[in-house]
Amino acid sequence: MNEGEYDERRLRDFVAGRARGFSRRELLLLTAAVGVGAAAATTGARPAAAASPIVKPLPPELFKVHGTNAETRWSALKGQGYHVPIDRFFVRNHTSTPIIDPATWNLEVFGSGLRGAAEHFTLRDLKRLPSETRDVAVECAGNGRSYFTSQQGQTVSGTTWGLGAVGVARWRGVRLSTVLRHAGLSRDAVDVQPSGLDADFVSGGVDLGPVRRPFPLRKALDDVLLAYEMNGEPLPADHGAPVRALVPGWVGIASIKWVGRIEVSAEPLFSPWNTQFYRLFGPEFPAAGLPFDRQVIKSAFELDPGTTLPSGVRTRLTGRSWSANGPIRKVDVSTDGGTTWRRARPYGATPGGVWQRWELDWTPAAGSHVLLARATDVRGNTQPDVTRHNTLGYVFDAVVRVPVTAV
Ligand SMILES: Nc1nc2c(c(=O)[nH]1)N[C@H]1C(S)=C(S)[C@@H](COP(=O)(O)O)O[C@H]1N2
Ligand SMILES: [Mo]
Repeated sequence: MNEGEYDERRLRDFVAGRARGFSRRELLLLTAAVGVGAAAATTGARPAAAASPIVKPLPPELFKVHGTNAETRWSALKGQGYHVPIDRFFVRNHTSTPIIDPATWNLEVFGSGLRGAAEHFTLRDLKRLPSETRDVAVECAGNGRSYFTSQQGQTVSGTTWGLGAVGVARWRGVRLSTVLRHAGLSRDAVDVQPSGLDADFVSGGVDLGPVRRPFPLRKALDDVLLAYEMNGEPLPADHGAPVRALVPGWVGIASIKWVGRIEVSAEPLFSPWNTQFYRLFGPEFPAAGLPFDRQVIKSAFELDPGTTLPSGVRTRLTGRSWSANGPIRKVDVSTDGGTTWRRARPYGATPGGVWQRWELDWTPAAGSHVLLARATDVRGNTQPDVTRHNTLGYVFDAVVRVPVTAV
């Protein structure tokens, strides 16, 4: 499928005002309303929110907390297996983790892209459908954002993630295609949009409604999963219980948590999460912003920047590299700020081919050092030295410079 073409077509729809759900006109009105402090509308009954934005414990050795979000410390992945355990998987919440009763939860599938009326599914209904288990990465589009500033000297807005807004887990659920077929897809359906049961997102005093983001029907029928299990356990509250979407290869925002409704539309769908946010803005991009969906290629060492290592002793550097465009072919590592490079040794199976673990032995001399890792995937995509600046700080893929000290 050609996602670039889809994005281009939707950008034209959007600029021409051919939009359902969230139009350019609405966006302009919204932007105008921010100044006068428009009152936030409230919609429907919502499940209770937990007292803290995140339910699970966030010990400082595993997480760095950023407001309602928690980033995995890369040092916490050292010695772990292929999958990121639930106790250290990053959390990105626009508001707060809602507590939803799985016994009364139900999913509504509705819209002009169905042959008939809306269909409802309980959790039990979903579990009776054929299940599928798959390894999928969830990665925030803003993962690595802080490096635009610290490494490229650029101003960006949004959560100042290091590289820990990514995780790979084993998910089990039902294919979205199975659910859509049960709901009665019409031949006119073009776009699909799940929305969350967490609180409406309010930005600049304006209620933008539930967190939601559309994708094309073709993607929905290809590999999107509605998951109710994570690493063999019932989906935890913070990761979308009872059911979340997983949209492989796409930016994390597409993988809507706490799914309550799925709209299937015969017309193009838009939401603030693909018009106002999750577009590339800046001097190098079109005025309406450049839409994008897919993640990029990155590498991370399994240590915290600034860490101290024993000098004169052989240490095993370990890390992981991943690309949304294919398995990793090679990873080159430098321990001297980029002057010389050595090929890292890949290890471990890569079920699903989502990320590759690697290692390299190194005996540091006393003093300060800068580590770098550059991955290349099987399609020849490689990490550049510099990522093109965009004001919202998305899809940072440049090689990251990691300072360490040996004493
Ligand atoms: N309903 C809902 N879904 C959501 C979000 C949210 O705030 N609400 N955050 C999105 C974003 S931006 C990301 S990166 C991923 C994070 O998934 P995780 O918290 O399970 O790691 O969930 C996505 N799905
Ligand atoms: Mo995200």
